[in-house]
Amino acid sequence: MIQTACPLDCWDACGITVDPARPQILVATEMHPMNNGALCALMHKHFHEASRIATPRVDGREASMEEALDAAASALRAETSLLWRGSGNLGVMQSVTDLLMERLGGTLTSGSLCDSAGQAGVEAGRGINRHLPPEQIARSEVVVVWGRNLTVTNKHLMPYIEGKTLIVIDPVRTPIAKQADIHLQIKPRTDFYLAILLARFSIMEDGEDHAWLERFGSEWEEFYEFTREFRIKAILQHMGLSLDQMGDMLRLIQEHRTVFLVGIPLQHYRQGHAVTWAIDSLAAVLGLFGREGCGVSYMGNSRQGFENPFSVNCPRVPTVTAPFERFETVLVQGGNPAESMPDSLRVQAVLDAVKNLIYFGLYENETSTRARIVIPAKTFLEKEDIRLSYGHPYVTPMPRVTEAACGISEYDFVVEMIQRLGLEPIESETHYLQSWLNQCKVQQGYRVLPDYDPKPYAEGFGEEGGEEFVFIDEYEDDDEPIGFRRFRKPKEEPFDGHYRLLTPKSLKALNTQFVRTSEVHLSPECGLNEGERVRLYNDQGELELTVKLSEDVRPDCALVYGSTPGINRLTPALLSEEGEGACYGEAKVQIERVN
Ligand SMILES: Nc1nc2c(c(=O)[nH]1)N[C@H]1C(S)=C(S)[C@@H](COP(=O)(O)OP(=O)(O)OC[C@H]3O[C@@H](n4cnc5c(=O)[nH]c(N)nc54)[C@H](O)[C@@H]3O)O[C@H]1N2
Ligand SMILES: Nc1nc2c(c(=O)[nH]1)N[C@H]1C(S)=C(S)[C@@H](COP(=O)(O)OP(=O)(O)OC[C@H]3O[C@@H](n4cnc5c(=O)[nH]c(N)nc54)[C@H](O)[C@@H]3O)O[C@H]1N2
Ligand code: SF4
Ligand SMILES: [Mo]
Repeated sequence: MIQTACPLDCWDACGITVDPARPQILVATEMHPMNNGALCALMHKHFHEASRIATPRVDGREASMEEALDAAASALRAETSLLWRGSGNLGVMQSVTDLLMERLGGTLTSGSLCDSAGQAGVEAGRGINRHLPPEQIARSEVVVVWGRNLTVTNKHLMPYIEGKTLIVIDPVRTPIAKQADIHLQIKPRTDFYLAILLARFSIMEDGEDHAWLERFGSEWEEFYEFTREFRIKAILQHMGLSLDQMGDMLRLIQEHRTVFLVGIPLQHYRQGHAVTWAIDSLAAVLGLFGREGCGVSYMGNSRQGFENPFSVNCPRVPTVTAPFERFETVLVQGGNPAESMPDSLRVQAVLDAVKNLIYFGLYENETSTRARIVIPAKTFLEKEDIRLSYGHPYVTPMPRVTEAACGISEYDFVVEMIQRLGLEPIESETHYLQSWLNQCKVQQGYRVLPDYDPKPYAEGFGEEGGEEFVFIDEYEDDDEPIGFRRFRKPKEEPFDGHYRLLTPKSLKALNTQFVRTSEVHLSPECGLNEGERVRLYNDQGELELTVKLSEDVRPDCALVYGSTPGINRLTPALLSEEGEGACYGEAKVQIERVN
């Protein structure tokens, strides 16, 4: 039996046990800390059923691997080349291709489609983003699930929150919201205000943690002044929440050991960093950092504390708005930018115009079909790797289990390119694997991050600890309704037929991989009928979908899974003000019947 880990882009990073004689049967590893008995259907079923690219292609014709690698090497001789890497596989060895780009004098990307705006907010307050270990979540009494869809995206955390008082903050009545003691069905894009008002009310009621604030957050009175800039009544009305709901939530989180589990879409906005920063500031007022059974869990930095052997100095362009048109050669690895980037009509047009588009991946998708050169990858069972995680601090080696019928590993791809281009060789694969593993700590028989801390921030903030928490002190939102701040007159904001577009994850798809449906979920109040064909449109583009009516969706929202083909025709190519993050949540759409 061989122990490995699931490579898919998922909070859980489950341990997997495989018998090399029967590699099609994958079982959850019993000894893995995140194991709760079963892998999910994404790994169990869809990974196996997905049809892989079996043959390399060059200029539309099937080619041998040698021919395809020759073609890729000659394309990489271009004056300008860009590597755009997605998150199809979260093994550390994906980043070995950075060494190739450094040797070529190529360009990499910065920021992310996923979490980087919120990450900037976390760093603004805490200095450094440390994981909240699941053991601390297990010791809490109150769990606030703040814009994370646990039963879909983070199933293996469910047993850790069993039996606890549950508060869910989500514009959708998700399955976990239905189980909650309190569900705040908040208007999207208003989490900043919710955090600020909760902090303000907490201090008004003397609910702040004085002892903690004296030691770790001495600027809290300035923060209180900042929260007082915001008007209570107008904002509550705008969020769609009542004073009573706020009071009920506040009593629970002030009086119990509380964790916040913060998800991704609440920071997919231009001011995304301010949202996580405000949530952290609320947690600081309550003294939730560094305390047993308390804390804030946002997407962690999976490489926290490691010295990265693949770290390079290359020029970078933003991942979210990558200007592909500036490069003669674009290498896409482990991703599907033609579909997953915002403003996908622009992206597809510029990708079509790139002279040499190289696609290095497992499956056919909207990017592979545009590529001049297609190089099949190996699956995680066919190569050596190591799995870190953004959801927990455990590190799992991923040894090779089977031989590949087709494809090439990322490490071998780099070696082949370096040989063909006469560049400076890199170290052996074992050298890199060991340099990651050697840095890990061991905790109860399991590898964890090098600077793993069972109770993060107990000794303060910053790289070394010992520093104070920094409270948020500004928020400049161009779209803030008039009347939210003091001394300005409130304005009513009636629904004007522009639906806020929500694009959460679906159970059967992993981003643009596996099963992709084409539906829009709308409140029955929308006046349309189940099964009707409608067109969603805005300045950006349009998309035809089938109506599904659902009481769980707010009447001012349109929910379309992020895996839906064409969804990003409707989302704007904006960069968040901090962190170079994507702003999918800024999209609004109008809806009309298709005749
Ligand atoms: N509208 C909207 N769009 C979104 C989001 C949203 O919330 N709303 N979310 C964003 C988020 S959070 C993310 S993370 C991105 C994800 O966007 P991408 O990173 O583009 O992810 P996928 O579309 O799943 O593409 C992954 C591809 O990786 C390839 N692959 C899998 N395993 C391997 C491997 O071992 N090696 C190599 N070389 N290739 C492999 C597969 O061929 C697969 O097609 O999408 C973003 N897009
Ligand atoms: N099955 C499955 N699992 C996945 C993925 C997948 O594609 N499929 N993708 C993986 C990836 S790449 C990521 S990044 C993670 C993401 O993990 P999550 O953050 O859990 O992902 P989402 O489903 O995008 O969104 C969570 C919830 O946020 C709500 N939401 C939307 N807008 C707002 C808002 O403005 N405020 C608040 N409070 N809530 C809002 C949505 O209604 C949704 O219920 O999941 C990972 N896991
Ligand atoms: S829950 Fe996530 S990590 Fe676990 S098997 Fe499914 S996709 Fe992989
Ligand atoms: Mo993501």
